[in-house]
Order: sequence, then C-alpha cells, then structure tokens
Amino acid sequence: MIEIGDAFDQGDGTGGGDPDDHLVHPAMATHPAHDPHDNLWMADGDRIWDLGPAETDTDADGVADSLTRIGPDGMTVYTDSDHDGQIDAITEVDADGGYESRRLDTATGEWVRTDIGRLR
Ligand SMILES: [Ca+2]
Ligand SMILES: [Ca+2]
Repeated sequence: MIEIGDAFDQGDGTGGGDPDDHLVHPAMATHPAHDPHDNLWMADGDRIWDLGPAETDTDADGVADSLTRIGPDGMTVYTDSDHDGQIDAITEVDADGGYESRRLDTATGEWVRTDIGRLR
C-alpha cells in the first residue's frame, strides 16, 4: 500500500512544522514571480488540465512545486520544476512499486521517459 495521507493532513501536529509555514517562508521572497495561488496545469494534445495548486515541495527550496493524485492503480506525482505553473515532470508509481518518470521536452511538447524502475 501507498500511504501519503500525512501530506494532506497537517492537523496531527507530527508533520514537522507549523502548517502555515509555507505562507511566510523566507524563501518565498526570492521567488517574486511565483504566485503560490496559481494552479499547476499541463497540456495534453489540445486540452489543458488544471490540476489545482501545488501541494508538495519536493526539492525543499521553500516553494511548493508538485501535487500527487491517487488513482486505482497507484499514484502520479506531477511536478513543475521551474515554477512557471506548467507541469514538466511526471512520476507514476504503480501499486507494485514500479515507477516511471517522464519529463516534458518543451521544444517538441513530447514527454520523454527519463527513468523507469522499481522502488526497493
Ligand atoms: Ca520546491
Ligand atoms: Ca514548469
């Protein structure tokens, strides 16, 4: 099983910090162009998917850059690594622990597989 419920529930006081930290984090001042209220989005053909605001700071720079969606077969992590709002990296983890990472080639709009393997 994949258990990431703690990422969404900060009310238990064991999450390692004040849940309001992200609103006043000093690092935010170094990213004046980033509006934390902007939703992340990705293009799929001629469709635009609005994924909602980032929830997770995967690289610990103080700016939330990723969100996770749980599906029937595992979970998918969507990451906006350059903080422009557009998703440019995706990692899918299936229920068996296998994973596949893809990165958006912004020149071609193609998703390029960057990594595949198994957790553990
Ligand atoms: Ca970050
Ligand atoms: Ca981006």
